[in-house]
Amino acid sequence: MQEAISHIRSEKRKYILRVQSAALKSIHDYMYENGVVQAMPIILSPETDPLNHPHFDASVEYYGQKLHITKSMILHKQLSLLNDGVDKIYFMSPNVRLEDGKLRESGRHLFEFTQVDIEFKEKTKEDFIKFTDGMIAEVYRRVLKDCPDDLAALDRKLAAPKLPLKVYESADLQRQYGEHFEKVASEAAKDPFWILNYKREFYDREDKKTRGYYHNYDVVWPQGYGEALSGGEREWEHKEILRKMNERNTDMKAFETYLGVSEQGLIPRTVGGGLGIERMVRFLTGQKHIKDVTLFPRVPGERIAF
Ligand code: ASN
Repeated sequence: MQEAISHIRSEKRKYILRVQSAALKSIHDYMYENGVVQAMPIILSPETDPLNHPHFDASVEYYGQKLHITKSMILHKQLSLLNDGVDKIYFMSPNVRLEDGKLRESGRHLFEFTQVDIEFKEKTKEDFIKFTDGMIAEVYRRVLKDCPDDLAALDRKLAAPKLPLKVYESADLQRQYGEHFEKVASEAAKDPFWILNYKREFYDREDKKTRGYYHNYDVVWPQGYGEALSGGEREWEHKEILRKMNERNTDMKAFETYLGVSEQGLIPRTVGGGLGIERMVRFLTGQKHIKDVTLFPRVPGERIAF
């Protein structure tokens, strides 16, 4: 308990929180100015992101219905754009991912975190890249303008990145840097950058002609801070969704409602991504471990005090 109290009372707390507030304000302003509307997040739902990597179940039963704690709002982002009058949306979405305790050492995993989850209708990955470049530039601009004293107190030097941010193909980086290319490229970079094409969840659009090329991406923070955002263009055709769920051994029963919507041909063509807030603040403030930017750390495998 003493440790948790000293963590909250850490001398750097106020500097970190001020940088976080400035960064969040810049994101909300940028969304507002670009006509992206904010909707409120949901925490419990019968269907959530399948998250095709190892994690423990986090669900509750309520009046005979199994409800999952949100791993990401990807499915809800797509459904929210079913409305003809809503084309661009974002959520400040808390996610719970009960991942392996081994990830404790990574310095960038929390089992509870928040992402700015964004989705646009009838737009392409090029549109999303341009929009996100602008958002990241705004975050730097606001933090550099409003928080020079906080950055100095944290001994953090930040310099605005050159736009457009560089874009790389994952295959090229893999050839250059090997298996852990994202990590190595992050360590080598001065500015954030994009990596295209990762084999991921069923909802990220796979090219129909080439099969194996995914129209998705990550944004990576430089100086070894690693992944900032992930997202992509989405599948919208029922048969493609089914094919990819099959390929991943997805329990289709668990996605009954979503599949019911896609069967009616109603899933809109969208593109989007989610930017991790705590990871962004860790980078901006130059903290070694992501837990240092949270008041109440949720480190994989560790006991929670508060
Ligand atoms: N937010 C991510 C996306 O938009 C999904 C995720 O977090 N798994 O693709």
